Amino acid sequence: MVNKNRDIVSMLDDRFPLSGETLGKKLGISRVAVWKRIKKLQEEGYPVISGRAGYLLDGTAPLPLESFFPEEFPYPVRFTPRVSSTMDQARLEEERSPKLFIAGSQETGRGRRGRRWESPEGGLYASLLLFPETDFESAIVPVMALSVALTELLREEYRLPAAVSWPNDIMIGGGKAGGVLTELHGRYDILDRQILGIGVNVLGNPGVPEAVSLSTARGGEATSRPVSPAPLAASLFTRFHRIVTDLEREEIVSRWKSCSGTVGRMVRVERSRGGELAGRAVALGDDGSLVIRTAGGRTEAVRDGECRLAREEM
Ligand code: BT5
Repeated sequence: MVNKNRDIVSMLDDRFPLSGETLGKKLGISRVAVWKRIKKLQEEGYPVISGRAGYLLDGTAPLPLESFFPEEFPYPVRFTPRVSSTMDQARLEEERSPKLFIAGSQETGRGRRGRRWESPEGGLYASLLLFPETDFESAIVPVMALSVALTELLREEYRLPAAVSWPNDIMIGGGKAGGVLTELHGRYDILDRQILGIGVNVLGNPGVPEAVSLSTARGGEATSRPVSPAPLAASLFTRFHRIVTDLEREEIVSRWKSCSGTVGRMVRVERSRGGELAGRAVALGDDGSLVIRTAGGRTEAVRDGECRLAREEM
């Protein structure tokens, strides 16, 4: 799905130019065909310099976001430096095929229930548009898969102690590093369009007291990966795609449960349909609910709400 001309980029060097003839021989195409493909790459933002001695890569310029995604990545990637919200881009998309929208920053990034998501440059802001052909009840599965993908990625590749705070926060230590959100569109019981949104604080500080960014959380520790939005986006959505295609629903749910940082803690949940419930979080349900045991010994599952750690847990 991603740019087929990228094989040329991997052959180029930032010091020694390669002639069109040499490139053509390597690729089994004519010099004119090489020139056309280079022109296309330049138009798409690849920093290829054409000179008299041949083609060079400008090693100081950033590569376009797309170049971080593997060749076999299944969704087209649309990068926009600044947008209102990637959720709106996905919602307004007319073409009926899956697509990944990524922005460098957002003017009116949003969280759940009309809340704001601070989206300065340096973060990852993405919405994946899907046409799942399932029922509304199953829509929770890709949401879980995206939380799992981010949490496991941060744990395994960035060596950060990430966990999912129910229902949708990705926490590192006591700080919120990211959040997941979904919007569903459909009629009757058929889900037509699902938009998965994710925001991650990668570099810098979004200016929210409870927030933490990956670069701050990592401190001076070396990781196997650079902390920057583009490679993070590529690894995240590649993992996500592997999870949803390779795993059965039960396995995704079980991985999601293993990522939880809420079970075992004392919590206070404000239910979406009103009322508050306080007690110990004792389990997660397969439907994404949180099971709470109250001081009176009653056990109750909450499907939707806002969860805070109770004071003694902070
Ligand atoms: C979320 O909402 O955590 C889901 C956020 C999803 C954002 C992505 S970015 C790409 C896509 N396009 C969008 O417009 N949105 C999605 P919620 O659980 O409602 O959390 C919102 C709350 O988190 C706010 O009320 C603040 O308290 C806090 N907050 C806002 N910006 C933050 C940030 N950058 N980092 C950490 N916390 C933040």
